[in-house]
Amino acid sequence: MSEELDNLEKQIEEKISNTSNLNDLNSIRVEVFGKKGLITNHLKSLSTLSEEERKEKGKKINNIKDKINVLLIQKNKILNETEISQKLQKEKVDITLSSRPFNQGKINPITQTIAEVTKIFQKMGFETALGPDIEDDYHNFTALNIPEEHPARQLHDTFYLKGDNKKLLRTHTSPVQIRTLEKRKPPLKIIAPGRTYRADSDTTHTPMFHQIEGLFLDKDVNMSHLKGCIMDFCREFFEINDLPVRFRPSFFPFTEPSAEIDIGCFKDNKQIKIGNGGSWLEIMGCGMVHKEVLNYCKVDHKKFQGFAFGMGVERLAMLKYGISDLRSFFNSDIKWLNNFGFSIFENIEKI
Ligand code: 2NM
Repeated sequence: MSEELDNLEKQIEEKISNTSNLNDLNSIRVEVFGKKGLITNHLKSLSTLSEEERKEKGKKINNIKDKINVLLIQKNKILNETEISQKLQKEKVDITLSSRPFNQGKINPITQTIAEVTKIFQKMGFETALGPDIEDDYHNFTALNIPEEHPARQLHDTFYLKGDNKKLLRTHTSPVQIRTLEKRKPPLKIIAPGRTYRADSDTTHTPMFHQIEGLFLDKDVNMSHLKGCIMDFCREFFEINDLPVRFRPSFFPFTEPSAEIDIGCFKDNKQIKIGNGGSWLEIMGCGMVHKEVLNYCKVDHKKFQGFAFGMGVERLAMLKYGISDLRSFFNSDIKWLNNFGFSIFENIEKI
């Protein structure tokens, strides 16, 4: 009897010692102490014995029970610790490795182009000015000498907001120049980049697009300053030192005289390339600020004159980066963005 219990004890101890995972250890615990467990059965059999035998065997079994319990607790602790250290080993991070930046995001070519243009004008002394997308009739039209009957004012071109106060989405960034002149006196040298809106939507027009306009007001500013400034800009932006730049007479209500600016181009494999090639491509408008505009802004046109210019950002980006479809700027197609998008600070030190 006693020998049988000694053997059982040895057998269980051996099992515990040979286990290498927590699941198996738990199975052993059930096998020993469960409802029909090895030790449980022996405890149950005590009731069939005489009092003498029961006392002796009971003591022995309880003794074994305590020993095995201690072994189970110890082994459980050991296995828990190895499991944690194995997990730590597996998930170890080598913090001494060089960094691998997460570079999924790309800068849209519109943002890139605005940053490039801004940088060039910044070097010429222009400050960036910003204004609201929602404008009023006065700042978007009246102060810019755009008369009531001008087609741009009519419903089909301008997005008007609900309500009777004639609020609208700005159709150009020129109201920024007007608002800046209400706050500051000339001399002034600013560019205004931003979103503009026109009720026009087809393959070459999107209802929202971007413009960059510039304004330089000072004493004795004339058309030659305008020509030099724009010529320098075009050559630096397109990175072509001998790029032909031409000024062609035109009309805008807010400038007099007005001109459109063409740059040299040529066809290469059915694609338009910028450079010295005999053909011309219109890229922006400009002129000397109209004296009526200066009057609205309470600037004495006998003391201060200036030039202004405006360009479309999408068009500049398409020409410089060979993007053929205007709508692709606004589709948020990740494949397109990976192809035409820019990494942070590409070509520019600071946005
Ligand atoms: C253009 C063409 C010519 C222009 C004028 C002004 C302001 F507010 F100073 F009068 N800002 N921008 C201007 C002049 C814009 O875009 C084609």
